[in-house]
Amino acid sequence: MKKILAALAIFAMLMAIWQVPPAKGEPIKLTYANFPPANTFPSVQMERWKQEVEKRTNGKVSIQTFPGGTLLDAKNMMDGVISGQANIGCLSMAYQPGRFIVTNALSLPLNIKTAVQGSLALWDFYNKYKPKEFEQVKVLTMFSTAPSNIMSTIPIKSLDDIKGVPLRASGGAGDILKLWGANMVGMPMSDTPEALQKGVVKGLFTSLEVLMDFKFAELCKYATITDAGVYPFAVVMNMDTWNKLPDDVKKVMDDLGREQAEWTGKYMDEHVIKSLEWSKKNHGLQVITLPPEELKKWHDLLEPITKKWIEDAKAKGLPAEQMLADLKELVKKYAK
Ligand code: 3IO
Repeated sequence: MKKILAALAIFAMLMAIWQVPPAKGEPIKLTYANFPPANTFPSVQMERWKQEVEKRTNGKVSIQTFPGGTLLDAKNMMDGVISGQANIGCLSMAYQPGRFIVTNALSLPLNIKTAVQGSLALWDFYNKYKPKEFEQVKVLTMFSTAPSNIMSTIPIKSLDDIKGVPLRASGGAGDILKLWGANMVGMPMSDTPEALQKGVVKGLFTSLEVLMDFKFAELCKYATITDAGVYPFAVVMNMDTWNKLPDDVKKVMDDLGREQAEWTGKYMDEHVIKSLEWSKKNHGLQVITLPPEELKKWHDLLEPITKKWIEDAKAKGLPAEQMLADLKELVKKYAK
């Protein structure tokens, strides 16, 4: 029995890696892995992309989506796509900050105000530099969250209030929390509901649509508006999968890259507004805005982050200052 099971498992893996060319008239079948639940924005944009590709290729391509970490989980996304466990995967770059050093520059304190702005700046920045970190895959699109804010079970109104409070974040957003004196607890979003439920953390730092989509407003009755730091995402395809696609399908996907970035940004920006309304109405969320002089103190503390990024990027032989100047220019270009 065990041997049969092992043989079946190996067979299934081989089938996944070794793409069988479809018979005439059969659609090309692709798998698309995602880590968070189906109702959250990374999975919503995945369904939209699937629908558009299926429509625009007239059914030549059929995409099977796997939200909620059912095919690959948050931290295995990039390697899982490279090794062919999934044809396509959606990843949050914050979960492997050292791996995506160039594009994670988007998570520096750049004063990005909206997800549309962040997403388009990221897409152009990626295409300008085509960094090594994505060389092994085909990048289908990129996008970012809206700016991060603190959602917490206790009110946070000052730097004294945040001191030592266990708050969940990841990557660049985590670096920001640390400089504000929080006890930063790093983990992917997919592990956060349990950590909040168990009281391991007293809140989190990310875009505000999660108050509604994960029902965090049930526990987090307070949102402190900091509007600092976004989370950059990438959707990547296995390189062999890409190379085997017919040219007309490749064109459909290439043409969708920027459009998908903007679509996702818009969806996110609108969803943040809905989430705040929902959380106030259904859970009495209190939104805390800091006085301008207090907020300035918070933002001034973030200076070392950019310096550190420049050092790290230089150490890798990257033209760090030029990259950052270009990124800032793009962020300005896409400011409303
Ligand atoms: C995110 C990740 C998964 C589902 C919803 C989300 N909203 C914001 C993020 C950003 C992120 O990757 C994170 O870990 O906060």
